[in-house]
Amino acid sequence: MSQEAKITISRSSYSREKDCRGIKLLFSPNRCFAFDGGEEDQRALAAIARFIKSKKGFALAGCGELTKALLEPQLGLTAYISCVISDDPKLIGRELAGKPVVSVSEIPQDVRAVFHGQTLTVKRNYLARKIPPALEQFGAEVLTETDLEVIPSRAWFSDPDCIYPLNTIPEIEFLPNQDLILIDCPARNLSLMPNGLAYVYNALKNADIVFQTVDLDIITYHRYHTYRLLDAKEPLTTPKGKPMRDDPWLAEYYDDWQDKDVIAYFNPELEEIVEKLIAAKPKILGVSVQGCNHLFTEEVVRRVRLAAPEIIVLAGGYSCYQSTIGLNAFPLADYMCIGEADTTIGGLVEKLARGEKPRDLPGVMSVNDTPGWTFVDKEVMPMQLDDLAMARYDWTDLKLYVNHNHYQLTPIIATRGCRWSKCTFCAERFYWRARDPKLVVDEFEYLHDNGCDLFMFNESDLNGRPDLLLAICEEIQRRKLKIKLTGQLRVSRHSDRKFYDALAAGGFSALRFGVDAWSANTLKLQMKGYTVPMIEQNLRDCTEAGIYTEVNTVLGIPGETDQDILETIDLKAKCKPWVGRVANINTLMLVVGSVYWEKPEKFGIKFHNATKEQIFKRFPRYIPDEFWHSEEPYIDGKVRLERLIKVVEGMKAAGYDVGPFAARVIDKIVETGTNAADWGVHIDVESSTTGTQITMKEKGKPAAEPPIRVNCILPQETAVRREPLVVIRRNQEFYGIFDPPVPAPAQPLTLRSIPRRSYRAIRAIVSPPKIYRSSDLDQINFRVLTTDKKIKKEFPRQARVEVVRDWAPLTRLIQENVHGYNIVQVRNLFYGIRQGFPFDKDRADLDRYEPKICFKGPTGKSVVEQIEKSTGVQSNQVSRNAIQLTQ
Ligand code: B12
Ligand code: SF4
Repeated sequence: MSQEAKITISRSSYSREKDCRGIKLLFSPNRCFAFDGGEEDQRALAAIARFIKSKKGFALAGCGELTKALLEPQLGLTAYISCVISDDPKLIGRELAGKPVVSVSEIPQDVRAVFHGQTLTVKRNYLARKIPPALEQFGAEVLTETDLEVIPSRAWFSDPDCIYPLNTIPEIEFLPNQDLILIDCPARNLSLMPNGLAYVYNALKNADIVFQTVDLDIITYHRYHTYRLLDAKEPLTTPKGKPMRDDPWLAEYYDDWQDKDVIAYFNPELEEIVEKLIAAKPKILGVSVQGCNHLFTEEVVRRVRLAAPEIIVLAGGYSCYQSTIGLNAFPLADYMCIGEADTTIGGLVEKLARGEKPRDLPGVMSVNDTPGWTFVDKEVMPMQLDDLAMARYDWTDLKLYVNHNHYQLTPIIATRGCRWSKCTFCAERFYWRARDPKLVVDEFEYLHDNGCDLFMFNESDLNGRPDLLLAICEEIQRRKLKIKLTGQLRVSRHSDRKFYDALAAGGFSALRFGVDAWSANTLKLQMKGYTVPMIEQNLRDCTEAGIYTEVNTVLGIPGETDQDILETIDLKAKCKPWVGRVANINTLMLVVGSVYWEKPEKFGIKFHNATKEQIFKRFPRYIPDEFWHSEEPYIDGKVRLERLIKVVEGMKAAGYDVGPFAARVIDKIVETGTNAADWGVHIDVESSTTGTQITMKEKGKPAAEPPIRVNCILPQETAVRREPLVVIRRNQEFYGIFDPPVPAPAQPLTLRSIPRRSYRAIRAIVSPPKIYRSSDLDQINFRVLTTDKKIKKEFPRQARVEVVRDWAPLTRLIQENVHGYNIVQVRNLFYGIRQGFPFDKDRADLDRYEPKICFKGPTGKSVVEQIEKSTGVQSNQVSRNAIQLTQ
């Protein structure tokens, strides 16, 4: 959300108050310059040049476009700049416009200050933090202090209220001489900490190898958003011109990461990663592969492989959970740890680092395995989770894990697997294990000490053992930890009001129920293990305990009837008072690991135009809708979709609030009033488990964007660009006022129609062009009417602000070339400005011109007299070229 304030402009002397919208503005050095040789650039560049000339001992920093522009001869800065500082090894030692490009360690001693010619925030910060603190650092933002009037309106943008600039974003750096470099490529989910990677890191710490861990996801996340929010001149697009999402890391957009064009957007990062990995040349490259980062990771590994085929590629992660898929999950891998790698990775990398070629290891698959060898993993699954050190992420700075919009959610694991493990559609049926509640709370405490207070349990079966969950809550209270918790749990007969009260006391603020089945018959079919009354009771007790509830639904399972759909709609309507929102609503997807996948025949599942073996070979993870259906009753993809729409319509009628995924479906129904067949819409259900989402596609392409929440406003989208804007400055902050407060009067305002001073105040607000600054218009009062505490704090209820005024429309050229001066008039004042110098009324009024450049007087004559006195030239010597322009 941009910081929009409702601002009342008033003149205290007339007690007239008018409302108008105001918005906090920021200045963007990158957006300030078009580098098109245009007038606006020239004015801004000339102002920077004046600033640099006013100080001594400047070097330019960074080889950006601004550096090049500042070194153009016409600005006359060559004598004032000693060198260009760079952190790019490819440029160091070269020359830029005759100036040597030096590294930070080679900065000449006479340099006292640097001016950043790199306007891209992240790159500038990378260099800025390397420059010795003794040197003063400046950038184009000096214009906001020295020459406000030369700043083009494109440089202003509404404050997106984001965390940027973030000066701690790590650089992409890989160390040489490593046995293993472990990376996690984009995208994970939001700015979540890489929990699984942290466990891998812990395992590697105990191994006898030299290794480095780099979370490339979080670096890319912050680079993307910094550029988008602070620097981008245009909306971001892929190389093929497709708009990039505001936040591709949102779960709604998981699909985007399967699109090569989206990955190509990140080509600069890809190139940097690959180049640096090749230079570092580790013996082993470890990649954590999950659903969303598959393509990005594949691109990195493919390119590294081309240049350095000797690097051993070791894969693991979400995508590598199934031994039946094995190396096919990531075919570029030489080795793969299947599933949890806590006990397998250490020994494996030690052997690889020693140059061995291990084979046939439990829990590991490799290109070196003996043909016909049977994979085993039972003995390597970590059974005692307490033996594993907690995830501390101590290779990195935990403060990096925060969303661009200040939101922070931290993952934690108290259990792994699912204790129930019976639901027929589910692929999360892993062996269940739990940690000692005290150790879990130790981890909360550690993370809380590091600034985290909202946590998500990263697990399938939070209440697998209710007593353990209650023990966690008690321990949190005993230690007086002020944290908020969320997680996903099962409806259970053990979960009564007392249970939810205890959870609320422990800090739970939201819980997601994998209700999944909403009729007696489907509850049995899905093997959920609870009843309809239990669903009602759990949702009611949870809500009444003060915990926000979310629910999931899975539709279209084998054996489901039309009657089940009606009962589903009824039950949902009945439970509406106790449902916060619908998080996921999915049609069944046939996924690897589910009971339906393992025993399709048992559930009347038939495959289309091929045998089961052929289909499974072709689709090792999930079987698309068009290749299967279930019988008695007949249910195929179309039926599933129709049922989904019916349920969604029913929920809509019951007044349900839906999460972003389900919202897409509902919006479409409301919009078209038709069923899915008529839309030509294909709904992709990524996975059929409780943690999955729907994405909607139209003829194979993503459906027209639903109205999703916009976290920030790009300048192109704001009124800042479209509407007249007045920029006001208060202390060091800038505010823009648009939406003129005075409706256009039937008769144009005249000095006679309203009091003169009010007229001026109103003019200051409604006049179209850009910037106003303090002048004879003196000051206005404004009062902030807002409930936003933050804005209120920034603006005391009554605050005096400087009004910045644009004089251009009021400036008249009276006579040109009077002894080398132009005579101009602004209102009732006259000025003589030396030719070749831009005229700036405020500067003249504040006496900021150098001597003999500008004269001021009450009449034209008085100004000419001053000029003659200063130059020693008399009136009769007035240039013959002088042209009388006005009377
Ligand atoms: C919590 C969770 C999420 C969370 C949080 C994920 C996160 N970033 O932390 C959210 C909701 C975001 C999520 C999203 C998705 N998830 Co999910 N999720 C889970 C869940 C419930 C727990 C995962 C977990 O934390 N496990 C514990 C940790 C310790 O394990 P881990 O992270 O996998 O790490 C271990 C190994 O992978 C391995 N490892 C990790 N990195 C590396 C690197 C190397 C080199 C090596 C050798 C090993 C290795 O060692 C680690 C330590 O043991 C599991 C189900 C389950 N019960 O396991 C599903 C699960 C992992 N998710 C799954 C899926 C499909 C998804 C989505 C694709 C769903 C979707 N369609 O939207 C997305 C993709 C997310 C992404 N960005 O890629 C599947 C994966 C199936 C598969 N085999 O491909 C699972 C198994 C559930 C399922 N079967 O449907 N998920
Ligand atoms: S749906 Fe939930 S409760 Fe059921 S088996 Fe899967 S993880 Fe366990």
